[in-house]
Amino acid sequence: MDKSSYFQTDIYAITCEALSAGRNNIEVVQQLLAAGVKIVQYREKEKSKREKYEQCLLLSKMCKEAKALFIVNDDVDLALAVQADGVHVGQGDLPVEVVRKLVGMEMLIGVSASSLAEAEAAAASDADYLGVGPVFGTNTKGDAGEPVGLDFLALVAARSVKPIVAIGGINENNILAVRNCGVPCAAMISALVSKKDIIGQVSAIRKIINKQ
Ligand code: TZP
Ligand code: MG
Repeated sequence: MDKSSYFQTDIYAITCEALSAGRNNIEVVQQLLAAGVKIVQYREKEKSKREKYEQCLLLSKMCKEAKALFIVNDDVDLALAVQADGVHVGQGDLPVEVVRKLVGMEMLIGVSASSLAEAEAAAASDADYLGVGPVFGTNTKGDAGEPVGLDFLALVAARSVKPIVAIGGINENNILAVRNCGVPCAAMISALVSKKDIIGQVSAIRKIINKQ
């Protein structure tokens, strides 16, 4: 399958156990997969590498069974160790060309971009998709920086030949505005994992999208 078609999907779910209303990442991803989410990123800033490895091993298997992509944030070694489908790196992580050498040609690489310069560099790199944001204000990532806004998102989307995933403060109230920028794929953390009824939340978001 053409790698870019993976990002035609509507929801890119990202884990964060601390925001998961007392549930662990495994329980949360079970719900996300049951809801039919097709991309799951493991992002966990508060656990040891061993603990992350144990969770990722199981999550990778669960995602494979559900035919969903499993992407690991930050840790290239962890992505390789659990045979993830992809790895997502930020501007402070290993450079994309180094990641590509480490993971080979198959694995998807995502890179975060929050300025035009970063988006252009990502476009010229070996990355398969760009995570663009924070689109809106968010409390989930302390160092996310100022929101880039919808106009910027639309500009990057119009210029980019690579798929874009929008991120940062996206929820049921603003996802249509994001999609109207020409970005069908929205990454969400708190709007999904903090909800008591994750399956209900995914279906509510999809109802909003499908009414458009
Ligand atoms: N990168 C930019 S904003 C962000 C990340 C990881 C946090 C997104 O979390 P939320 O809860 O969907 O705003
Ligand atoms: Mg990172």
